[in-house]
Amino acid sequence: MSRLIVISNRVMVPDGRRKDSAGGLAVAVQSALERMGGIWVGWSGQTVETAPDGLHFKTVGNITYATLDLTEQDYDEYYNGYANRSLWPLMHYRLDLTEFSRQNFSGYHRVNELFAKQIAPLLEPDDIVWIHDYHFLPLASELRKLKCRQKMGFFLHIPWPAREILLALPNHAEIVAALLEFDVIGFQTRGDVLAFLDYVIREAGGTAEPDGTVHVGRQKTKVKHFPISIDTEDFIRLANEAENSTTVNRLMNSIGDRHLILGVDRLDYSKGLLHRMQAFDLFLQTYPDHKRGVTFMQIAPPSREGVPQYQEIRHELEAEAGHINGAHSEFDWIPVRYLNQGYSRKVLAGFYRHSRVGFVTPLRDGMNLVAKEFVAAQSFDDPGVLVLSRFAGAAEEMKGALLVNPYDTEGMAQALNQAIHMPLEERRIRWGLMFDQLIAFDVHRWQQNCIAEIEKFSRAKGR
Ligand code: ADQ
Repeated sequence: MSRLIVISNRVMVPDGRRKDSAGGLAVAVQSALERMGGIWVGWSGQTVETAPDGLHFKTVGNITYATLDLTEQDYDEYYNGYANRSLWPLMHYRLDLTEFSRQNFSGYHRVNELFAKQIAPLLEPDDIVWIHDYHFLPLASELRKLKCRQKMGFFLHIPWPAREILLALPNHAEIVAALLEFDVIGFQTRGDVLAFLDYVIREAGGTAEPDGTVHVGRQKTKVKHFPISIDTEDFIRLANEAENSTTVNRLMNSIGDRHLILGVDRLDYSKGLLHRMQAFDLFLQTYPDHKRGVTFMQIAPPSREGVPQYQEIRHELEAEAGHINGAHSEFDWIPVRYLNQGYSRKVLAGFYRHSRVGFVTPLRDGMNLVAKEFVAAQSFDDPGVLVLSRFAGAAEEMKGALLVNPYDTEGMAQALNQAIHMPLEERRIRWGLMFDQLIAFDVHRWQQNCIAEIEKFSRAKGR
């Protein structure tokens, strides 16, 4: 069997501790590597003053973890700069926050080149190379320059934007041309695939076959959607274990017989947190009977604090939470609990289990695994309701959710009211639809489908 070589921005090197905090990507990559054996390459998370001395290796079982340090300048230009101040906002439709800097673009290329030079000597002819996310859009192109002819696939975890949005990126043509050097390009949703094909046909002069094979010049690339999922069985187990744990009991004792509305996100402007809080405010104003009957708990640990917009959104949210609590609190009831810290997956699973509403309203999201975790954690006895943004990738599959427009605060307030009043029978039907989907398509199935397609299509191309 071929070896698998995975490249992602961060690598989860085992450190002997429990992997309770592992997110979707880490779990999927780990299980694919355990199945096939291979190497997982990425940034170590460390910055150094002078040029890095090459990859650091650690082998556990059939997996070798290979990490690379970056210089401060690389980190600023590639990670904080082009990846998180150009590509991330642009691909989440936030042109107002998108910065264009030639210097950052050249730093982004330099780091991709650096990774390619480190990875090329490790590759064997039969390897399957699977590269992840917007940090590495040009990596196949860099590897091909070094004469690497292996089977190569890419998966984008964030949205691929509409053509008109992408055109605002000064280097769009270069980026897409480099991306087409992969054999297979995977996206989260059908919508992402259509947006990519629209660009290829109307801007790059390419053609597309009905199965998603695109031809641009001499390049032939397969484009397909592979909606990422969660380790459903494991999450159900966690929720069952956590249901009566001390932490979860403490939360439920403090909530009493009120309904819990729960939001769980990285603190990111793409997650729609400000609109969500405003919608909750409007909900209390429009349906005052619910006052004292609900608590909205928003968990949002800070992320990417090196990027100024993340500091701004943090201040805005603190002010909004304070405003809502100032306007509506009573001496024995506080409507919003706003928590700037992360929790283990097990504790989160227990919190989801006891929530009446999973309030998941990103302005744009590649998929959103919180929506899927919320559904997996519910019990048939008393399932909660998922209120989900139509602009989250998960909306394509989560058919039982109450879909909302995250810009429409009145609509979201109405959806909260509907969720709180929804009869048990309807909640069970809606939840059952989504739960069955998560049982059928979990993250293990996702990684198998992605790798099978890379293998099959590349082989058919003669790789
Ligand atoms: P993220 O933007 O990080 O991921 P998401 O999919 O919602 O978004 O969350 C990933 C994981 O982080 C989940 O397992 C979740 O439990 C965990 N997490 C989020 N907030 C947390 C918190 N407050 N405390 C503890 N854990 C928390 C990117 C894309 C998504 C895509 C994923 C996977 O932006 O659209 O779904 O990659 O492809």
